[in-house]
Amino acid sequence: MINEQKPTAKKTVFSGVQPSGNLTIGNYLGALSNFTEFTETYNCYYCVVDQHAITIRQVPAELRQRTYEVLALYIACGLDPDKCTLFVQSHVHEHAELAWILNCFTMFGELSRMTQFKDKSSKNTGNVNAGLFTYPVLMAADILLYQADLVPVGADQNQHLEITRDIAERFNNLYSPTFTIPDAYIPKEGAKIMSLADPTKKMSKSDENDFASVRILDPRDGIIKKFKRAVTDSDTRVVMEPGKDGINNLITIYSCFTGKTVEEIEREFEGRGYGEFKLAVGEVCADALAPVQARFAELMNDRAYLESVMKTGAAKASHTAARTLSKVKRKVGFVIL
Ligand code: AQP
Repeated sequence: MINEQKPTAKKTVFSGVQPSGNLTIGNYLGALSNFTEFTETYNCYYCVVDQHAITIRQVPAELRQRTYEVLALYIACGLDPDKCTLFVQSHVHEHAELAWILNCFTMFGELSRMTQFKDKSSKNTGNVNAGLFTYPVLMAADILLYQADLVPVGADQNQHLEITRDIAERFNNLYSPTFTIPDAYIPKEGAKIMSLADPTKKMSKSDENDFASVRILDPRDGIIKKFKRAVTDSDTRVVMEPGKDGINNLITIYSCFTGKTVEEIEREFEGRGYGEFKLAVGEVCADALAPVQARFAELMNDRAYLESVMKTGAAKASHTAARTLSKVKRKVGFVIL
């Protein structure tokens, strides 16, 4: 797709994380830990998507606090605000504006097929709001505003990427090339970390069972305790096999944090049993997260710095977003003064 908007040949990356709970190692391994690798070679936009978070009822003070926290975690995980654009979604009004326009190019039927909507509406039966239903359209607006080529996400977001592509293609075909068609970047390892309490379910930051999710900010002893309690089967062999969901998940997590292959891990733990393995997974996870936690604590003591990053990021993001939105408004026939 021809992209008339890009001044340079540098491609663009966009991704976001919702401040809808304390971030888990699923968010870390599936998304955050992969963000830095793009910053040298791509124009990167990483957003704290607070507008998505209110599709589920949030306590206002907690949402505000977590918005700072997610931004601090971006930086603590290695993102340099001078090398990429870090910003908060609600600071750039073009997201909501483009989402409205794209709503008019998105079919009720296609939104009805979204598995995340089905999951979240069944968990929140008292609040199945229209925002939860049109969530993927706002996500499409997030991505398309920046003419993103690549969107690093966990596997659960793949369906939303597909609908983004469909909406963009529909718009481009109706008018003329306007949006870059983005590709998902889904990591080979860690794209779907499963719950420690029920390894057939994805690990989620909003899971109410505290033993289901390991949080990036959990203390070392808490992390180790959660892995010790992880649900596994009645076998004792540390091998990756169909049907051993719990142990398969732990092998994946161990592999992500150590860089070891499954074969190397199976050899390392041959004859040693689940207890020893669970402790080792907890230790490598806690070791890997310790520097992130230390940097996070420093950053959270400096709100003025975090706010300056937010302001600079919003100004940079708005500049690009405004250009795309203005083009879209002209194409659909709005009067531009
Ligand atoms: N379990 C997971 N394994 C790998 N990647 C994951 N992601 C989420 N869970 C896992 C990825 O993290 C990024 C940010 O997610 P999000 O904030 O957009 O919301 P989500 O996908 O709905 O994640 P959660 O943790 O399940 O949040 P809640 O509980 O609020 O719905 C995305 O790239 C996602 O793929």
